[in-house]
Amino acid sequence: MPIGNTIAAISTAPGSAPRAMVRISGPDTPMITHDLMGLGFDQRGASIARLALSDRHSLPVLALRYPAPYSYSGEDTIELLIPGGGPIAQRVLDRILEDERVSLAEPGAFSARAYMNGRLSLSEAEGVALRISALGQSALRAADALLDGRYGAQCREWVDELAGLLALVEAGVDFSDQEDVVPIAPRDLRDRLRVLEAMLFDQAGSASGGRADHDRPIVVLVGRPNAGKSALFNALLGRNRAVVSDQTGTTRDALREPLDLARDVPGAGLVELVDLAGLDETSVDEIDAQAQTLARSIVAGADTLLWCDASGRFDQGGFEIPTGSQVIRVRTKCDLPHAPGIPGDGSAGVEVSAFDPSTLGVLRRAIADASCRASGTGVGVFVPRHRRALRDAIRSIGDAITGIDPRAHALLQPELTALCLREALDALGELVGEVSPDDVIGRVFSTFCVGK
Ligand SMILES: Nc1nc2c(ncn2[C@@H]2O[C@H](COP(=O)(O)OP(=O)(O)OP(=O)(O)O)[C@@H](O)[C@H]2O)c(=O)[nH]1
Ligand SMILES: [Mg+2]
Repeated sequence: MPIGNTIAAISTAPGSAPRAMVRISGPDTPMITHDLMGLGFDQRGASIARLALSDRHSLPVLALRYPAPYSYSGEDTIELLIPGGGPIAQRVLDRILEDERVSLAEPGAFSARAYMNGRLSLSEAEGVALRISALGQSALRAADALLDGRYGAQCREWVDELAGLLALVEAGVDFSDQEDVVPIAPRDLRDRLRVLEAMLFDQAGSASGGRADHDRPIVVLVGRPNAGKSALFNALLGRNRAVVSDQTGTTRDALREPLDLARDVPGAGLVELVDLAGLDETSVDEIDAQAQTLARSIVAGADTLLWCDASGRFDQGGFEIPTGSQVIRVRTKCDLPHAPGIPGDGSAGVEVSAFDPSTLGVLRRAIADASCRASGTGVGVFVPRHRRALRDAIRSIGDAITGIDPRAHALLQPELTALCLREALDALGELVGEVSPDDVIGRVFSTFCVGK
């Protein structure tokens, strides 16, 4: 996306309207303003002027001048308010583009310049894109959080913490030949990474709150191996989609299927139901470890978690339930006798049996309620780039944690840990817009409309 030349575009929506706006931005704006309307450009202000469309026709316009850097793009900018809607604005734009110093602005070009000139951070620019396309209140709130920079400040704190930890790990690599120099103890490193991971989990959870309205809420079956997740997945879908067996660790890949809740809850729509590997910290082999990493990253991005536990104890030891998601406790296998000491009155969660479809209605209604709440309360951010970056960071931090033995005196593979942390830092860095490669920037702004 070239910058430095002068660009112009219609900035209002197409169609009929009492007024339309054409915007010109770039270094030649003062000269063009002078040539077209005989106006000076020495100070900020509004003037009524006449713009010559041809030798015989001219049009009254309200010209708003914004000398650099006091404009949206940070460049010399003029906004022309024109009486009439799209067709007349197009004639004005055609007239302006006859000047070879001016080219037609690409989508998002004004906001891209605002970013390049330090007027907007990347996150704030995405807030603009989001606001333009915001379909609902939750999406608007998410856009506001981006625009006022709250989210950027939070991301910067995470980046600082991670950069600090990386520096300590790298210092350990440098001193690896001196046994008594341990810049950070493995246990401390693991604990601080876990805190960071939990915060990112939370963010990824709330990030789905502002999801575009056409995306389905993601409902994830989570729990220990053998909790009965896959059997419940099949029962909810009404067909045998997942393999069910009494061996632990049956499911490894994530299975996703649309689930229609309208039958039980009029007005409720489709959700995306996901079945995963059971969460277990003691992975025995490489495939297990991969399944765990995959499962954790999907749990992090879920809108609603169905926490499945056949015992009804819902003992969390060993795995994290992100606090940002809606959680429904589901006591599975309720056709089996209750374990002693567990209340049999339903207070230990929604009781279901995969073998008895009549038990599933309550759960379906609970899912519909939770999905509705999840999409109404999100204050996070949801542009796809953010979700991707958060998930990448969570995955890399998870990899780093897996490689740390908290009982060891020093890190066993400091280079590998540093590599994982650097990857996580790169992913988070994209969020604050500091280490963003050009193509990332191009992708962000190309989602804008022309004139923004
Ligand atoms: N009695 C009874 N058994 C069930 C029920 N649901 C599942 N089971 C049994 O419990 C065992 C484990 O079921 P799965 O659905 O494969 O469990 P899972 O949580 O998906 O297990 P992983 O994929 O290994 O994490 C199987 O033998 C099922 O037949 C249920 O509602 N009632
Ligand atoms: Mg399973």
